[in-house]
Amino acid sequence: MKKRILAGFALIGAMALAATGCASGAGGGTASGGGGGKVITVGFAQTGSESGWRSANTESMKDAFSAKNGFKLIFNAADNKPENQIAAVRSFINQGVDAIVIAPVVTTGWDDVLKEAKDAGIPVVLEDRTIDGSSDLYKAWIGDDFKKEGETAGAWAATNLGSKATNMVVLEGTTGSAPAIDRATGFDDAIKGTQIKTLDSQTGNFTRADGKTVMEGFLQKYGKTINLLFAQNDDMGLGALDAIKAAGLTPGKDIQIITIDATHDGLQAAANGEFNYVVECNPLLGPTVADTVKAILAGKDVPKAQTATDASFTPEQAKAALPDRKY
Ligand code: GZL
Repeated sequence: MKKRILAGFALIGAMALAATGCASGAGGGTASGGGGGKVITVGFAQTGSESGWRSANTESMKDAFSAKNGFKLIFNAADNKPENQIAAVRSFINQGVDAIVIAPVVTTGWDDVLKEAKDAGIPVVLEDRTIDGSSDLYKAWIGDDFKKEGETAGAWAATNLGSKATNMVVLEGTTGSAPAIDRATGFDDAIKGTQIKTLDSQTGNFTRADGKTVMEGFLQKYGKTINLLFAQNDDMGLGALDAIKAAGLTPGKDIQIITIDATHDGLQAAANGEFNYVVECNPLLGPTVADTVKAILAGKDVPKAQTATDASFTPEQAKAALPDRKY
């Protein structure tokens, strides 16, 4: 697979504090006002509504691309079907929008439609996930460092479980999506040389329902030999909890669980002792995306890549963080 080009990461100083939404830059702050200028029409091709993280991201984007901020938003959720997303982008082009924002379901298949947008003189900004192929097909990407999230999750596993024989099962995100690919790479790099062995790894499509179903299959196949579950998002981990409890096992003890996202429900599961470690993936990207679109349309230079700063949580840290969480 062609290497995805992120052209380096341009970190904006105050990009931390994602979840409290009080910082400027990717992951916080509020989009600048409409400024009384021409209304900017933006087509936004969202993946769908597969998880709590996605709901928070959609809310952040709709708040940022609001009329009070000078936008007219044309929103499309693709039900996680890449073909629906491509069709939505073509529709935006045909409608002659001023700019297009995409959260790409998968990394492949984007060259043709992005060339059409470029030929139509419509700038494209990626938010959340990245794509394969040439970075001259989009103006900017705003999101999170998925590989680093995987490395952070894997480092916890290596430190806490790596020195003893540990059997792991993995619930992967959407097949072919940047977070599924990069989180796996980061996690696997971090556990190299440890005694953590992967028994099985299957996609749960980032959903609770599929996370539960796949975990039921793992339990039927491997039973009590499973020591660790790495779920690439909270929702699949939350679905897996039901399967683990139905099998008469105690999550967080009989099977330790690591997840990524740090949604409210994920942190609650950690605070309850059911998740052992949760890595954040900030969904509050709307303000930075909106400001970036405005800058591009004003003819200003923008960073090719802007990433949010992600924290991580043990059960104690999750308890402390919950009262102030914005998502
Ligand atoms: C990550 C995002 C992923 C989340 C899932 O930035 O693309 O998709 O981890 C969501 O919860 O469905």
